[in-house]
Amino acid sequence: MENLIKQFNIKGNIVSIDKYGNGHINKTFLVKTTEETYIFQFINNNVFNNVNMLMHNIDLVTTHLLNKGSKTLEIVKTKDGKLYTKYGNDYFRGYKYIDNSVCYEKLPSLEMVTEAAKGFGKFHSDLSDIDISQIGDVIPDFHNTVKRYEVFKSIVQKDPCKRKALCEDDVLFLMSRKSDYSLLVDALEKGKINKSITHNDPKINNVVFDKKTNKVSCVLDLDTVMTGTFLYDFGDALRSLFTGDNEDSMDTSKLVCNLDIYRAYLDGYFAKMKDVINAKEIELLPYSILVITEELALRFLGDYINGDKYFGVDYPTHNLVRAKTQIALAKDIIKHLDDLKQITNEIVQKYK
Ligand code: ADP
Ligand code: GN1
Ligand code: MG
Repeated sequence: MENLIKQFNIKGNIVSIDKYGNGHINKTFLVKTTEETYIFQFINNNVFNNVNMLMHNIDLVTTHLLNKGSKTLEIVKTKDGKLYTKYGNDYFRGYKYIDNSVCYEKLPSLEMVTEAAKGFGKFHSDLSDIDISQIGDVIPDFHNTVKRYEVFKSIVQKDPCKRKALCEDDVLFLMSRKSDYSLLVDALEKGKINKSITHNDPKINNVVFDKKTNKVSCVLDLDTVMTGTFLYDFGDALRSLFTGDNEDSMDTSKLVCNLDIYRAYLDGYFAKMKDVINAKEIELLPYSILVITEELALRFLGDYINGDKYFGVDYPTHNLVRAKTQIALAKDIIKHLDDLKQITNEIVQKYK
C-alpha cells in the first residue's frame, strides 16, 4: 500500500496507515504523514463498475463546491494528475482528511438531526446550479421506483425459489401501493419538480461534524452522486433516520414515523433550501419518505423472492425480515401523512 500511496501527490513522509471508519462499501484507511493526514480508499468495483465515471462525477461536484467556498471532500490526485490509480483489479484513490471531524452511526440529539439536515440542504442548494448534463448515471434508474416495481412484479411472477407463498401478504401490500410509485418519477418527467443532483446515500455516517462545535462540517461518500430529484435524498435520509439500527429487526413495533425527527430534519433542511425548493417539491416532501421506504421494501422483498442476489444475507429470511421492517415503517408513515403535511406547513410558514 505504501507504494500505491507514493504514486499520489502527498506532502511529507508516510508515518502510519490504519483501517478507518465503518463504511460497508469501500475499504478505507487513515494515512498520516510527517505533514498531513489523508484518507485512502479501495473503491468497491463490484458495486461500481464504472469507476472512471464515478471519479469524474466526484471531481465535478467537489470542484463546484470548492469554487463556492463550501467545505467538501478534496481529491488528492496522482503525481501524473489522475483522479485514481489502478492496481490489478483494484481501484485506489485519496482524499484530504477533514480535520477535527467526527462521524456518528446514530445521532445523539434532535439538534444534531437538524445539523445533519443543514449539511444535506447546503449540499443540494450549492449544487442546484451545476451543469447536470456532465454528471453520469453510475447506477442507472437507481431511484426509478416505477422500474423497480416492474422488476419486482417480474420476479414475483417467476418466483424462482418458490418463496412467494412465504410472503403473500407483503407482496399484496406492495402491489396495493402501486399508485405511490409514480409520484416522484412522473413529477420529474413532467417537469413539475426540478432535475437536480442527488447524493443517493444520505445516511448519517456520510456526514461529518466538527469535533469541537458539533456543527455539521460536510457531506462525504460521493460515490453514488447522480442526477434525479433531491426528494430522493430527503426521503431516504428520513427513512434511514426512522429506521435507525432496526433495519434487521424482527420486532417491527420499533419502526415508527417519528414526528420529532421529521420536524428537526425539515427545519435544518428548509433553512438551506428555502430559496431553491418549489411548491410541488414542498407538497411531495412527506410522500418522498413513503416512496423511498416502499421502494426499499420492493428491493428487499424482490431480492428475497429472487434468491438473495443483491443484498448480502446472514440467514435465509434476512431479506424478508428487512422487507417487513420497511413495510411496517411504510404503514406507519401512511398513518401519519396528515401530521407530516401539517409540520411541513408550519416549517414553511416559519421561513416565509
Ligand atoms: P463507504 O462507501 O464504505 O461507506 P465512506 O467514503 O463513507 O465509505 O468512508 C467511510 C468512513 O470513513 C466515513 O463514514 C467517515 O467516517 C470516514 N471518512 C471518509 N472520508 C473521510 C474524510 N475525507 N475525512 C474524514 N473522514 C472520512
Ligand atoms: C445499501 O450498503 P449501504 O448501506 O451503503 C444500498 C442503499 C440502501 C441501503 C439499505 C448501492 O447501502 O440503496 O438504502 O443499502 N446501496 C446500494 O440499508 O444499493
Ligand atoms: Mg459511507
